[in-house]
Amino acid sequence: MGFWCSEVVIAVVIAALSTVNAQNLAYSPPFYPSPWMSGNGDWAEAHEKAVQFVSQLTLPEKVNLTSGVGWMQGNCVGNTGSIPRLNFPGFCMQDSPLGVRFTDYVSAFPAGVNTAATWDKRLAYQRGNAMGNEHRNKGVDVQLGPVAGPLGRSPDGGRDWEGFSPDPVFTGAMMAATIKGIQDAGVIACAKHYILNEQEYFRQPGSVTGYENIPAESSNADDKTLHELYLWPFADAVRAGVGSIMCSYEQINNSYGCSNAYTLNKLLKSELDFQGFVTSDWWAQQSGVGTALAGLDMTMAGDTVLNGTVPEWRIDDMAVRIMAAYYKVGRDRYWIPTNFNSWTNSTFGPQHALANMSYGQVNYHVNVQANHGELIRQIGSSSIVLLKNNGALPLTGHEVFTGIFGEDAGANPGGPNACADRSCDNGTLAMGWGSGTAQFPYLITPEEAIQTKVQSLGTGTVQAITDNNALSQMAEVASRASVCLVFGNADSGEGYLTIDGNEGDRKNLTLWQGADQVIEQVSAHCNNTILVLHTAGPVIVSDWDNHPNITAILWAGLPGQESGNSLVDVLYGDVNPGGKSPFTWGKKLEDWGTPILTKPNNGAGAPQIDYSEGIFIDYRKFDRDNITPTYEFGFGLSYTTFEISDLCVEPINAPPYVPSNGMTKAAPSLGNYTSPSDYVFPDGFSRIPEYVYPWINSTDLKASSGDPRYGLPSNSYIPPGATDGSPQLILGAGGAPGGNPGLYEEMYTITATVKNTGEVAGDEVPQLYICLGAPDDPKVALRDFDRISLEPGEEKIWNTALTRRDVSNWDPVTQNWVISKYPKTVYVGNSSRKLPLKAELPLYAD
Ligand SMILES: *[C@@H]1O[C@H](CO)[C@@H](O)[C@H](O)[C@H]1NC(C)=O
Ligand SMILES: *[C@@H]1O[C@H](CO)[C@@H](O)[C@H](O)[C@H]1NC(C)=O
Ligand SMILES: *[C@@H]1O[C@H](CO)[C@@H](O)[C@H](O)[C@H]1NC(C)=O
Ligand SMILES: *[C@@H]1O[C@H](CO)[C@@H](O)[C@H](O)[C@H]1NC(C)=O
Ligand SMILES: *[C@@H]1O[C@H](CO)[C@@H](O)[C@H](O)[C@H]1NC(C)=O
Ligand SMILES: *[C@@H]1O[C@H](CO)[C@@H](O)[C@H](O)[C@H]1NC(C)=O
Ligand SMILES: *[C@@H]1O[C@H](CO)[C@@H](O)[C@H](O)[C@H]1NC(C)=O
Ligand SMILES: *[C@@H]1O[C@H](CO)[C@@H](O)[C@H](O)[C@H]1NC(C)=O
Ligand SMILES: *[C@@H]1O[C@H](CO)[C@@H](O)[C@H](O)[C@H]1NC(C)=O
Ligand SMILES: *[C@@H]1O[C@H](CO)[C@@H](O)[C@H](O)[C@H]1NC(C)=O
Ligand SMILES: *[C@@H]1O[C@H](CO)[C@@H](O)[C@H](O)[C@H]1NC(C)=O
Ligand SMILES: CC(=O)N[C@H]1CO[C@H](CO)[C@@H](O)[C@@H]1O
Repeated sequence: MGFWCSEVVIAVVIAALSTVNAQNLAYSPPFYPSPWMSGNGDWAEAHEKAVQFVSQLTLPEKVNLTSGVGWMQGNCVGNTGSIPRLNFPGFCMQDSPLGVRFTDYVSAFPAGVNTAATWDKRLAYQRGNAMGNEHRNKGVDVQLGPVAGPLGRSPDGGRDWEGFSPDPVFTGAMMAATIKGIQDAGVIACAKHYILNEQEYFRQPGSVTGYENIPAESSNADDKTLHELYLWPFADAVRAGVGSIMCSYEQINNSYGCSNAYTLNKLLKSELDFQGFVTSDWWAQQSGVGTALAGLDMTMAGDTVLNGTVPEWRIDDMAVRIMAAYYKVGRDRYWIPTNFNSWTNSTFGPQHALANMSYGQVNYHVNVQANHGELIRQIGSSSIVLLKNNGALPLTGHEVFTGIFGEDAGANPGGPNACADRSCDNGTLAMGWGSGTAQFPYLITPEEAIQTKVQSLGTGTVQAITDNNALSQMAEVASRASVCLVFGNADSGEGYLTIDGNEGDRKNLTLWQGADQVIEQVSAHCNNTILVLHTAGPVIVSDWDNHPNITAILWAGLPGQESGNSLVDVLYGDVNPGGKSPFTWGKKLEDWGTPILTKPNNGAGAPQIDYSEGIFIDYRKFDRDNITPTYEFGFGLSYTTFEISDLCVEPINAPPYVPSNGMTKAAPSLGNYTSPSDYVFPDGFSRIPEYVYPWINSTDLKASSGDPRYGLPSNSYIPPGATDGSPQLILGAGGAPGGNPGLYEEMYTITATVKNTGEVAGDEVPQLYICLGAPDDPKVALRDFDRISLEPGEEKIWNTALTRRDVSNWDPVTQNWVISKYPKTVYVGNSSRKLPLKAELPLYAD
């Protein structure tokens, strides 16, 4: 399978419920039974419809809804079985978080990290909605995104760019806006990868070169770190109504992500009261019965669970959750047949690629791009972060000689889609690699856009050198140019593809393609060198920041198909940059303190990644250790200046916090279970080879399971309580989707005045931070932000608020959020280190 795998490689089957440690390894406590859907929050109507639908189904039909038909057996990267009796077509699940993967006539949107850099929740919504529309019009039911895992524990994490930012509140806001956008378009969003999936190395068994026998790593985090950092954005996703969540490959406290009863049953389905369905990452299901009992609802890309150990109500609950997500986003109204096939670019091909069967038309080449190019260009320019500017920008348009330098300015010689899943770094970088990709419909390079601009201005000469070995030509042109635009990039991606020794995660934090040499050469000969960076995350730029001839630095991230146009809009001042860095720029990898684990550290056992830094990642760590970054989190310059003043904090009379209590209803059983004889293949059924069906070969369950371990005690362990369908306790921190509704009650309103004190219109991003006051709290932690457009001299009042969750800490003892006794301070400013306004929070007696 190798090359084509959406999320990689075949999992080695490992005993279901984690081996309880011989060696004092971190341990994940049991939590059973798996909570059944209640219809809480705004899920009542969808729940009702789902129950009605599922009540008509036979067991094999229910099983069809919950399992994939196998890799490359349908049109999409994941397909469930269908219900022909009811004309129900089954689900199409498709990558990616930035567009529709594996098809044509689609848009290549800016990456998640760029969306974050806009600090604009409205743009995040619009992007989500445009992506949702494209998926819908291609016939996709579930878009596999957005991403809050990885959150970004390590700056060199391979898939950080697919998500938003290492700040949980920020990522939570971007998740919620994106999910609403996707689902308002009538497509189910899938928040992934749940949870602690923070690196590519060792994410799966045997996934690292040279360590083929090493099991998947275990990410070990304590309860407070889970709640205050990694779970936080998933809580926002659940509260935003996300229809599905993808569990992750790696282990959490030595229990696999898709069979971890604590993270799935307890945190997600009980505490966060998640009403939708959990799908496995592709081949991340490490066992059958164990995963079902631990809360997995759908298995991808295809596997079977059928033998009577999973209680009926659990199978019903899986099917109800899946169908509720379907009705919640209006799939019954928006559904169209899938009109593309992921496994061929040709118009005609096999319907079942793996089996090479059912030849016919599979691609209809439907153009779903609409006018999304305009939005992509806008997000691209809004996401550019101006990191340094000695007055060199904006360009006046009167430059007599514009030099363009660096491979990253130009085209990939093989075309923008030359390398499958973007598995090379040739030419300009506008997307990382892996399953989080889409085909470019076109890619406007910086070289092309700048040349077009200079020509349209009719003012001068423009020369581009995009061969990074042509250093002497570069020196010659640089010494004559009036402005030198030099480009560099750094790529990263998913671990099933390795580029230049980078197995997904980056092996260093420097630039690729020999760009540092190019920058050195150009800046030695040109006293007006402007550096443009297309990087998947932070790179080391302290030398360039200090260089007198480098007069400006821009980070343009991974901007998607309109890359060059978005850049030109900012370079020439048609758009005033307002992006802010969604991560911290350190001076060396050690500054972050949380490197990728690249070597096994537990003998032949699962590598143990202890999140001993707790909640201190990114700026929280720099602040705690007084490390001066090159550019701090939240930083970004403008062509104008702003002033923020008049901070005003007012307590609201919020009602006291009441822990949720009481019991759930009993698990409903939606009937129609008879004997194994009803579950055997119908007579004369013609099977597609290697296709996963919901039926079994015979009533001999042992033989039909095909599992030599069937019935063995070691393989038949049913955790205590796992089959109990009686009413269950509601957790104090739970009670509604996203957690106890009291957590989202506003406790303080906050206002500040933002004024444009310069000569040109521009956007400023006021940022609200809090210090919760305890010795183990971060110096400051982001709580809210907005992007505000202002004409010269104009001022606006920014209104924001703090909720109970915003002023609370997680208390592992009471298993709830509490407002600590420590005095709390709020700050407002325009970066994590420029916080001129400050106020003590009046204390609440809870
Ligand atoms: C992992 O173990 C830590 C320490 O015992 C505990 O606080 C945390 O809740 C556990 N997490 C999971 C998912 O089991
Ligand atoms: C059970 O399933 C059969 C189809 O096999 C259907 O005809 C029947 O109506 C179902 N029974 C109930 C109670 O839904
Ligand atoms: C399950 O789905 C497959 C593939 O779509 C279909 O052939 C089969 O008839 C379905 N089985 C049932 C019981 O509906
Ligand atoms: C389809 O075309 C794209 C772009 O040319 C290419 O990257 C991809 O590998 C092709 N897909 C298949 C299945 O051949
Ligand atoms: C798939 O089947 C077609 C005939 O339908 C045949 O021409 C082709 O060679 C087969 N492809 C493979 C990879 O077996
Ligand atoms: C860092 O990695 C990139 C990509 O593999 C490589 O081009 C570059 O030379 C490396 N930097 C250093 C200093 O080794
Ligand atoms: C800056 O550029 C000038 C040429 O304009 C060059 O003479 C000088 O050495 C450069 N300075 C540095 C520090 O490279
Ligand atoms: C760069 O050098 C030119 C002369 O070579 C000079 O006119 C110009 O002022 C210098 N610019 C900067 C920013 O130092
Ligand atoms: C950020 O705040 C500083 C003062 O704290 C101000 O000088 C600056 O203009 C503000 N805006 C930007 C975009 O830097
Ligand atoms: C079930 O029957 C099919 C078709 O005869 C066969 O290929 C398959 O191996 C059988 N499965 C098991 C588990 O015996
Ligand atoms: C189903 O499988 C489990 C685990 O392998 C086994 O303990 C149980 O007896 C089986 N149930 C039936 C009805 O065969
Ligand atoms: C033509 C070209 O530049 N090819 C390069 C594409 O990228 C790969 C890996 O990133 C290089 O090995 C090729 O030389």
